[in-house]
Amino acid sequence: MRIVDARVIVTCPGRNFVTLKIITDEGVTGVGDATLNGRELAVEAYLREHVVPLLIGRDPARIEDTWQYLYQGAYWRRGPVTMSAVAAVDTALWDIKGKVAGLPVYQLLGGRSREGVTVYGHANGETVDEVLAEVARFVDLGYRAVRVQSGVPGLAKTYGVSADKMFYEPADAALPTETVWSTARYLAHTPGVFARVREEFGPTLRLLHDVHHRLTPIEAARLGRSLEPYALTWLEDPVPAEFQEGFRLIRQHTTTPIATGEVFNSVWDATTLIREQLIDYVRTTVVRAGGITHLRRIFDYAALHHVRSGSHGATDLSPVCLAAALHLDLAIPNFGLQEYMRHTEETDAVFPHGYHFADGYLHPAETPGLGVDIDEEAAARYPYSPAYLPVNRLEDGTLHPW
Ligand code: CS2
Ligand code: MG
Repeated sequence: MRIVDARVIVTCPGRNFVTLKIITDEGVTGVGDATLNGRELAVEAYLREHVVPLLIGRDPARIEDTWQYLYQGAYWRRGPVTMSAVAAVDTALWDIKGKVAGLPVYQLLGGRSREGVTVYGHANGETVDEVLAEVARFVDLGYRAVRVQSGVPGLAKTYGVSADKMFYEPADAALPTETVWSTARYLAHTPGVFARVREEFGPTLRLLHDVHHRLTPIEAARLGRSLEPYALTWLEDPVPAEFQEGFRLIRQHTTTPIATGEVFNSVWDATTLIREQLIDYVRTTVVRAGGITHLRRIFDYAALHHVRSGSHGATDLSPVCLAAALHLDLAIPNFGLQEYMRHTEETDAVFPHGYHFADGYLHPAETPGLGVDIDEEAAARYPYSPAYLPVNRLEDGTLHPW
């Protein structure tokens, strides 16, 4: 079997997605997600100009060799653009391999290690009462784990709090909007929110919170400690993670479990974090970390160090990425949790898929391959529309992580 064509499809059914579709001479096709929120066209061009020409004529069965060819062969390694492109190729090749074998991809990865993939949803509100109502809604829907984000008194807009509760979309404008941040207001307010949630929902519901890289290590240590009575499953992205050693300080001061990694592109972004057991969950996912092949490598390395997976699953990762993540989640021994932000009906229609939610779990499709596709005709009805993530400033105007 040979690869005869590969199409890069950009579509915006409510938000932008970049998808690679690989076509073989025997008519078997595979899909891979290449979406990089706010920088979509960079990956589209990288694939179209620099990757697709290298795929033509290759044997689609040689997944590892193709991965090494694109990673080592470029000479310029890593980075979000390169690794999203490599991920798309890798994912599509796993899809093809599954179809050729007549097996769902999780079977190729070693088979089922659990009955379903536990997911968490996003409860958020401007006020604590609104937060409580949203947590109740997710519990009613069957979720076993809920991420809790609250508005902060004195701040006009806070990360994770949105008007549309089911379909949160932060890339909200053709040029970046600006929000204002105060660490003091946030740290003063947040423990009280979790006190109320625990009071209302009892001790066993799994609760999570995303700091979105906004604190320093010592501030994160203080937050982690103040949240200890509320037994979070994880505190996410407490600090920007380029400086991995920074997490040592957090670890020395709190037993609140730490999760990070949604912006990581390779195992090399997390070696200190994992080797020194500075985190409990590594949150990178298929499209961000070079596909199933490399993500499996990260999770295996994590497994040796008591670190579990917690793959990113925001709406800016397409149903193709989610489907691929579910196969890996089902197979690995050290699965932790999978984020699940639902896609809109328009998006679901462009990406027909067989995974489904039941009882707090996601279940991948049992059909051969990944069990997801792109409807190219439907995709063509939604042209690319520029959209950026916001930027964030302190009250005095200093640029701060968003
Ligand atoms: C987030 C994301 O889901 C998460 O945990 O941190 O919403 C993130 O802000 C977006 O994926 C950015 O595109
Ligand atoms: Mg996050």
